[in-house]
Amino acid sequence: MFDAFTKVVSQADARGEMLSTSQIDALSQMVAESNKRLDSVNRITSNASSIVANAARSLFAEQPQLINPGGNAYTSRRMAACLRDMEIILRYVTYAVFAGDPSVLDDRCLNGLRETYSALGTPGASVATGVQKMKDAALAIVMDPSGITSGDCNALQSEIASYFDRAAAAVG
Ligand code: PEB
Repeated sequence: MFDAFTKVVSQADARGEMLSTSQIDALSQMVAESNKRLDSVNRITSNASSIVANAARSLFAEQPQLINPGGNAYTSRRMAACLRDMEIILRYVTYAVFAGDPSVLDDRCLNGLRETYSALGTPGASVATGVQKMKDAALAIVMDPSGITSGDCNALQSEIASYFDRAAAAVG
């Protein structure tokens, strides 16, 4: 599991080289802008339950076969497993945003997840749709300009989007 710093260190070490000026500059920039990152994590984390619940509601409204008899989220047990899975994925996305690197998401959440869903008979494409809905909700909350100093959050927005996209692509 890497963060943005240990990733750069590992890459430099693999080549037996000193850290380059451009690598140091990039990390320096990341530190200078770290309040945005931490605010984003805080906003997603403190709204996690509603992000999950609203994404799930919207998914089931679009794909009612999931909650009808015989569906993959039919019965409270499966519904609970589904909401739990969405929350787990959202949690690992917040870890990746915090670390500035997707390896924690890859190694501890996404690795083997497609195979798990296929073995369970859970439709990965539907999980991917749920993840995209969480992305839209999370970014709306992160990018809400109210109550915060305004600044350029485009790079961070794309980075956060990329972690959700990565999770969706891993199962969809
Ligand atoms: C992954 N999900 C399920 C299981 C596992 C995971 C390992 C089997 C064991 C169990 O039921 O608890 N666990 C989960 C995860 C990590 C982990 C992401 C990462 C670290 O450890 N059903 C739907 C929707 C979708 C869904 C499409 C969006 O209709 C999910 C939610 N996952 C779902 C369901 C089950 C499940 C299990 C319904 C139960 C399947 C079953 O028992 O029939």
